[in-house]
Amino acid sequence: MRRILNFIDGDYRDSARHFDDINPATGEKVAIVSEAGEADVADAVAAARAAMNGPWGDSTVEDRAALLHKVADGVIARLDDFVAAEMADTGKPLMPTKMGEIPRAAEQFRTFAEVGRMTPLESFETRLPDGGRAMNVAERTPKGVVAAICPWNLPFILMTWKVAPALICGNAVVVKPSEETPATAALLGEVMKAAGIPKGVYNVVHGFGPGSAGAFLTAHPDVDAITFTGETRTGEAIMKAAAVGIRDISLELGGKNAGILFADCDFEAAIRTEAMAAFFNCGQICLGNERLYVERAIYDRTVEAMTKAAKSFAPGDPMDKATRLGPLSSHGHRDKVLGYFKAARDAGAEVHAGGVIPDMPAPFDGGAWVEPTVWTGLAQKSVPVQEEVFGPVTHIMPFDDADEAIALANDSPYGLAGTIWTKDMSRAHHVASRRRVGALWVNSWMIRDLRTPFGGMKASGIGREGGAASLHFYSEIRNICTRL
Ligand code: NAD
Ligand code: 6OD
Repeated sequence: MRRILNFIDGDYRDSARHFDDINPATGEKVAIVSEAGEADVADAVAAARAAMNGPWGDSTVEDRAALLHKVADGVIARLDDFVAAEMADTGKPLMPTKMGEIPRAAEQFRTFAEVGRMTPLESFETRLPDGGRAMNVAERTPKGVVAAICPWNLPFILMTWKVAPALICGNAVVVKPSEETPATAALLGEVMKAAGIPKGVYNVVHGFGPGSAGAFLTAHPDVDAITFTGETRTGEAIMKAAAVGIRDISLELGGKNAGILFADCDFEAAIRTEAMAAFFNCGQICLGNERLYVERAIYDRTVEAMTKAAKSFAPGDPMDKATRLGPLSSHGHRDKVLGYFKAARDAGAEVHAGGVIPDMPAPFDGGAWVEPTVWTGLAQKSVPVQEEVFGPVTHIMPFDDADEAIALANDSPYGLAGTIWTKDMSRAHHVASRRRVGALWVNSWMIRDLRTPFGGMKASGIGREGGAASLHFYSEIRNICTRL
């Protein structure tokens, strides 16, 4: 059986305890994972600190950028290995993994290498009362040892999205991948080593949250900053851990995103895109929409078209190039999603598509599959309309004017993302600027330029990452004022 080990101080390391890695497409065990104990985590943090105190701490941004380009090359050279590792952990379909997720993760090393190299800092000349002058120059320095706690939905993308900017800013990292998806973070250790990243700069510890590697890492007093992507409730626990010792924190949390469709929109494009926003990655994408508010004139048409689209996202063999829908990430997560399916039925939802487990042939009959699901008729305040399902689900509700649509879409504890569909750009802008979310797409979804800031309002998080916003989080800015 394949083994997935911790990566500490430039070498792979087993530990005393282990857990199983399950492929959710089949329910089969695919690997045995080393669970880092408290001492392993302490060793990883110590290795990161030692790296910061060594030549890495004095490296230039140009040196680091050159290394990050080599890491990107190394990931692409081993594309098939990364694709196989990610698919075995998640059950994701082949094509989006091979053509999208892994190459995009590699690209992040290139993008952040260039963002780091090219982003200037401000300098100001100050005129003094005595006629003299002073020059203020801002300087970027690393935060130090960064803990990166990662989720399972886009494991390699969301992990490298933290690691690449952390490294270009000169930090050393200790990554705790999700217990559901440990493989690509571990494999990246081989690429880091081959690229010449010094030992201790990139470390990986495997395990769970409370009482395991996640909690050991966030509680470690020598961690300078914590970057977390995952559920809002976990974010609260991590924020408490970060409070001890006043460590910096970045939180990318849950969402309950909404799309707004006006009657004048390009209907075909809206439905095609909103179906992706609801069902892509089996709905396990933080930026996906689980609510659709539709101007009454096109409501019936929208329900019919989204139902047809849901049925076209048929689950299938992940290795088949035509498959668009994989399983949920685990049986535990499926239990949660099935709980919302039941809650929706109990609350009186009309189920137009899905809401059930599909019949899958062997070997997929043991997998964590659900059918893409379309609901109508739920109350705005009902649990399935308010809480994040994180599955392939959309609830469609009519509205009569823009103010009502904005109020309904904003009626959520979350504030991550949303979409607006209309040909009236003035209205699009008016609605966008009144939405309480961090990312809005007009007549589109998921156009993600890595240079743009990304993050949520309200319960969806604290801080922004992406482009220069990542540089702000992963570095300390020091102002040096010199009297000339
Ligand atoms: P999760 O919160 O269950 O777990 C995320 C990570 O935190 C895992 O590595 C887990 O082991 C670790 N963890 C759990 N408890 C911990 C603790 N007490 N201390 C330290 N570490 C702990 O999230 P998930 O289920 O892996 O991911 C799905 C969630 O992530 C969804 O809510 C989704 O919306 C959110 N998400 C948000 C974004 C974003 O950018 N806003 C992106 C992707 C996913
Ligand atoms: O691909 C991206 O740019 C990105 N940040 C995706 C985030 C998805 C959240 O699940």
